[in-house]
Amino acid sequence: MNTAAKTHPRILLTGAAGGLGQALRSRLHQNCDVLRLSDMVDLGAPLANEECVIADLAQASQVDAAVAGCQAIVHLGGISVEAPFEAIMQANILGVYHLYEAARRHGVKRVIFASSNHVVGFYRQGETITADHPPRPDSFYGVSKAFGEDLSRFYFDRWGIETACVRIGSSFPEPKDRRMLATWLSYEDLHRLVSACLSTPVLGHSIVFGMSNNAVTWWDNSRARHVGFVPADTSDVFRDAVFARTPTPDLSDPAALYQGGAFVRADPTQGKPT
Ligand code: NAI
Ligand code: 15L
Repeated sequence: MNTAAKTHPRILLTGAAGGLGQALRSRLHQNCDVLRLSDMVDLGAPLANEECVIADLAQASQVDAAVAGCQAIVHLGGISVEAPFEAIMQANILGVYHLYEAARRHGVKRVIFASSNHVVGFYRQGETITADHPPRPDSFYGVSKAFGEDLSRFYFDRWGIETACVRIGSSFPEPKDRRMLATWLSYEDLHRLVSACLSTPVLGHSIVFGMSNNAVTWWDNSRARHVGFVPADTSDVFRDAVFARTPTPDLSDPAALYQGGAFVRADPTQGKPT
């Protein structure tokens, strides 16, 4: 089922050169007349109905120029794994502040913020949590996403800018391990979720867990029913193959106990934890 509708003349997609940026680049045309792509690295030549703006999120004037003329923002840009705090601070903390300041200045009223399950990564895998559970970040990266959620709450309460904080689980072509059977979000469901957030009449400030219709889940999206997200995919079809190629989890490893997986013991100097 195609649930996308054109909701805004011009949408800004930050982080457009990344994994999810590329996945949404080919899909978000359904939601707007012009898709403006932004990243700090090369985006290739713009296709029909695309605009490309190179902008470093840490530079306020560059972010301002990327936002000008847009009516909605899908904010994927930033560091997407654990990293030293100074780097996270520039791209994710200063970056999200620059984005909301630009949104305020240019009258943008709706933002879809790519938050992360690592805001709550220190809950146990056996627990079911809702958006009302307090954050328990598992990394500097998770802390930066918690900051983005709080900052967007402030810009909603103070300036009326609506935001969906989408706590994305694991959005890849397929689940890579047993943990991702619970956290997986297909690219099509990611687009369905973003489309729902763009089109729901009243979004307010909402926290939504970004997951497909997986049989095993730790997240309860009942606080976000007003968004109208109905996932159509499931990790269940990959279950047997994932079990066959991965070892039985070692329950003395914190990565097997906590929702954040290997992020809970990540070394910030080493990038993506394994
Ligand atoms: P990615 O690392 O592939 O893409 C991030 C993009 O942001 C890159 O193209 C990078 O060049 C850009 N970027 C980094 N620093 C920047 C800066 N200072 N200024 C401008 N652009 C900058 O990450 P991916 O997987 O595409 O994720 C997209 C977003 O979704 C990220 O915010 C990530 O934290 C979030 N997310 C992704 C999940 C996943 O499973 N893929 C899970 C949870 C959250
Ligand atoms: C994230 O937040 C990361 O951006 C992504 O690379 C995955 O590691 C994902 O979480 C996950 O938890 O699987």
